[in-house]
Amino acid sequence: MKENSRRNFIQKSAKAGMATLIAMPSISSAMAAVSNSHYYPAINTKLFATGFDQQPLSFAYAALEPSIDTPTMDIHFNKHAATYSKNVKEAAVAEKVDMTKPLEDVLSKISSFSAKMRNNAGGHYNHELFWKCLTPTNTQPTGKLLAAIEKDFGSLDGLKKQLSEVAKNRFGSGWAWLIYSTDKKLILSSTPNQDNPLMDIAEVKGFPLFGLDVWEHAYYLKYQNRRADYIDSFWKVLNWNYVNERFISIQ
Ligand code: MN3
Repeated sequence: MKENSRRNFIQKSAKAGMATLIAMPSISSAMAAVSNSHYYPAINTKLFATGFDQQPLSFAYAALEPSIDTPTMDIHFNKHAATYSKNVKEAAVAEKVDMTKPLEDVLSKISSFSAKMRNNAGGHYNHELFWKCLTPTNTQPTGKLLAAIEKDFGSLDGLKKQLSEVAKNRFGSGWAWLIYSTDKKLILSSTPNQDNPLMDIAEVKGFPLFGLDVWEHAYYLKYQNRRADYIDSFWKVLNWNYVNERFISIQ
């Protein structure tokens, strides 16, 4: 390369470098714009980020009797849910996921991971959320959440009726969800298996305010085939205080 061409080359490269540098902020803003319209970054990660380890239950296995029976709580928590946590950590090691970051990061791009990751990252997230959404104390939606429920479902009873239908009609194993959509509405959805509304593959995406587990393992010991009775009982132990906190956090 002659000196002139080299200088031109360096100048061109420098210009290209400058162009890259100049372009970077606009790329970043474009990404930020995408992120802002996306469901996940709106989450208050300090309050609601999910780790890979199973967190302890905040109540005793017997605390939700008679709505959810003791053996079901014990087996559901210590066998089913614990296994999802164990398996998601195995998958994270195999697929080089940084486990110091929230599990929500994985969920938002779950299509780029294995089936083992999809099933267990979903299973772990869904159960960690589920336990927090349960309480032996009688709670009710209040304030902005109640207002939003009344706006989007007519009444609290309207929401309960519609979500119960969604949960009853989930064929096979899966979940029913109350989610806050990207266009700021409360909507219902249902996912098969251990999928959830934070996943990029979900048909209906949004921030889950609560989820109802309708896998048979969640109710079969007490309710056998009577899923509808289990769903009716779920409303008695739903932790509306926690749902309210989640809702407020994304306003
Ligand atoms: Mn379950």
